[in-house]
Amino acid sequence: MNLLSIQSHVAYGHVGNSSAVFPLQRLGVEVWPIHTVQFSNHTGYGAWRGQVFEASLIGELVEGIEDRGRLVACDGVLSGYMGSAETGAAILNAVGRVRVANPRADYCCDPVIGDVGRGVFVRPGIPEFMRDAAVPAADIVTPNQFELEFLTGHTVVSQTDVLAACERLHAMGPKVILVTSVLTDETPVTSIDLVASGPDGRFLLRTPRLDVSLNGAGDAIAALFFLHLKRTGSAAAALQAAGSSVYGLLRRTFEASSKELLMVEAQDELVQPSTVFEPLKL
Ligand code: PXL
Repeated sequence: MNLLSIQSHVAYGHVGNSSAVFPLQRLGVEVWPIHTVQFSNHTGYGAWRGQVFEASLIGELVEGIEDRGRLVACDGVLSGYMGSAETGAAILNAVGRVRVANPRADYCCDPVIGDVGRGVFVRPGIPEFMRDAAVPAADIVTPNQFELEFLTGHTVVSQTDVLAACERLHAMGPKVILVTSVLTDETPVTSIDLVASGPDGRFLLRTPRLDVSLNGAGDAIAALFFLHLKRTGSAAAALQAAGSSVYGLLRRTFEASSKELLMVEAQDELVQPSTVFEPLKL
């Protein structure tokens, strides 16, 4: 399997492509990473150095792959953090070119906008771009609860609200949805939920809640969910595999008190999660 992954890159730590590429490779995928930015570290540190790349670079690199006659072999596109709304437009253009070359290719959009603790952490214009352009173009989307609320304009308090918001999101286009970091009034205080919705139904995966504050877990889970969905065609199976692996990574990271995901040290969790959680059909 060949996947184009168009995301941010950091030299130090694990977010964006620095969180998505290795797990995909470890599971046997040939990844074609295109970096939208190259920063020293993720923006959650409050300070970083580096550059946002020109949006035109994305089209140029895709064109180079096309020149080699290899775009036909691209099985899907994964996008995440976008440096600017122009970058977003270039990504959708790339998706269009891939679909022309291979009509069976899927687009998985992780609509990175913000989260409950930090609020919106992307540049102005990006939240609206995600809602009005990227999500409607996507086959699969992987918002967290905060992003789900923004994209659908539907406040989430209960599990019923999550499902209602998912229905609205499906109506915008995507056939498969993974909602991460779900905390409803039905989630026990010591737990955190993932909800997936796809052709095989709607499912809940509940894992223990770890007291970790780090960035990049969402990028890894989007990549893993996309891969497992492509391999199995089942939202339930993808939810179980991706959720169990990322919980394992987070547990190892928490136990080591690391501020960055232990992506390399805990890589066995990608292949064989130490705890496998069972999805519940909703
Ligand atoms: O995890 C999302 C993300 C991706 N890329 C960069 C980031 C963040 C979140 O902080 O800073 C560069």
